[in-house]
Amino acid sequence: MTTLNYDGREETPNDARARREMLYKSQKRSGEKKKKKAIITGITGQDGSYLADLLISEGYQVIGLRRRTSTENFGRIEHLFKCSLFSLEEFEISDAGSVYTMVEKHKPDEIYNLAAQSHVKTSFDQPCYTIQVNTIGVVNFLEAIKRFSPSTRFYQASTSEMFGKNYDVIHSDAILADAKRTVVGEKFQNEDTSFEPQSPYGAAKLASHHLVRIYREGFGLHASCGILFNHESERRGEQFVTRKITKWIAGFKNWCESQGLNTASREFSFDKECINSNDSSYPKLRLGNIEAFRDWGHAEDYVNAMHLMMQQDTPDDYVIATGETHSVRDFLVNAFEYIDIDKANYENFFLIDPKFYRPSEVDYLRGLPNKAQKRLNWEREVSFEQLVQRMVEGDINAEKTSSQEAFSQ
Ligand code: NDP
Ligand code: GDR
Repeated sequence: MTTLNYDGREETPNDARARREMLYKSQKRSGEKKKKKAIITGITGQDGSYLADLLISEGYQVIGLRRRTSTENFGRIEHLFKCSLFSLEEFEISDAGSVYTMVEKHKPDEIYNLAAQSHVKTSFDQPCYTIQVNTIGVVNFLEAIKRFSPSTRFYQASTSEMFGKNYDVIHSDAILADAKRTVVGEKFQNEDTSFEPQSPYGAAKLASHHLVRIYREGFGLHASCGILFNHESERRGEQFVTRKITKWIAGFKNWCESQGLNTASREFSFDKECINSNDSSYPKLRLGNIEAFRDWGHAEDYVNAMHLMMQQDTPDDYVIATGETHSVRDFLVNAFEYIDIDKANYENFFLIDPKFYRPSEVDYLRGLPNKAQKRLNWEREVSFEQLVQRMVEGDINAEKTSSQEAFSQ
């Protein structure tokens, strides 16, 4: 038996089944083609690498943009090189032509702009460069999207550094009802807190924050800012204080083992700069202001929030934070405890070096992420204690692996 198909040709039931199967396969293929495409700038950094992992696991095609460097710095993304959904391209964010080319060429569904001169202290020494990258670079993207790809959604990496020395005080149960772990009288920052940046970095990011809002309101771009508080990880840059501490701990533990001692040994002697065993010495950890308070979370939780923001129908700005604050000293004490250096003893192992002080400091950060919890259904999963543990263990394991490799050569 034959029937007429849609274009008037005769076909048997088997022909019809084969035709439907072909159609289904081609729809599936075109469905796959329609999978989202995202550009991530700052791909070689901490957040860029975690975000790429997340988007690829969601089936995105990810184009990582990196700047040219004489020496490759692919440590955080090497594992992605074999993945067919990932590609890497070269650009320079402060060069408008370079940014325009990328946006016009790819017209992606989403752009996550994570590239930045991200070190606060460096921004005091290189303020113009910081503004070039952290502000002009953002305008380059906003203009490129406006001109070449107005339906592209844009994420901008704003920061708690924009609050600077400003905070609000919890004054009523209205906030308490929503926020966990809060008490009347405590200090916090949220989306309504006004900005008072304390560094060229904070000021440059604040200018970008406003520019994103202006392009959103003025030109209708789907552009959102995540006001992210400090987030760290095993992939954190080594010049940020948390990783500096955990790297030092791993190096110190390794040295102790080479001396046949454990880290809690009573056989050490201490001078101003060093920790000494019988025949060797190890330089103390050198830090700046350890009384500053930060709201520290894990970067993996925070890149989830970036992705959630881009999935909303309406673009908006969100504070992403844990709601808890700890001093650098707290972090230090917690980290030292993992190598059995206790509170009575830990001050022997580091020294304060004014070289690491900043011309002006941000003393207290604690974000309330109520809006993100409610609208994005976002929750952090990694606690402060787990963060410290993961970072210390990550560095100790890495140190072990690298010394085993050196030994086997
Ligand atoms: P990182 O310092 O780890 O990464 C920064 C990235 O930007 C690197 O890939 C770097 O490339 C790239 N970059 C720097 N300058 C340029 C340039 N001129 N052109 C192109 N790329 C450039 O930062 P994080 O991953 O920690 O942070 C990501 C973003 O989030 C940054 O914008 C940061 O300011 C912001 N932020 C971070 C927070 C945090 O606690 N981590 C909190 C709030 C905001 P290269 O590897 O070559 O140096
Ligand atoms: P921050 O992070 O400035 O908050 O910016 P960083 O880890 O550099 O400093 C945190 C606090 O520790 C104090 N500190 C030291 N800092 C460094 N780097 N090195 C030291 O030796 C040291 N000793 C004490 C600092 O003075 C500061 O108070 C980070 C970056 O990721 C930004 O890009 C991001 O926007 C903000 O977090 C939110």
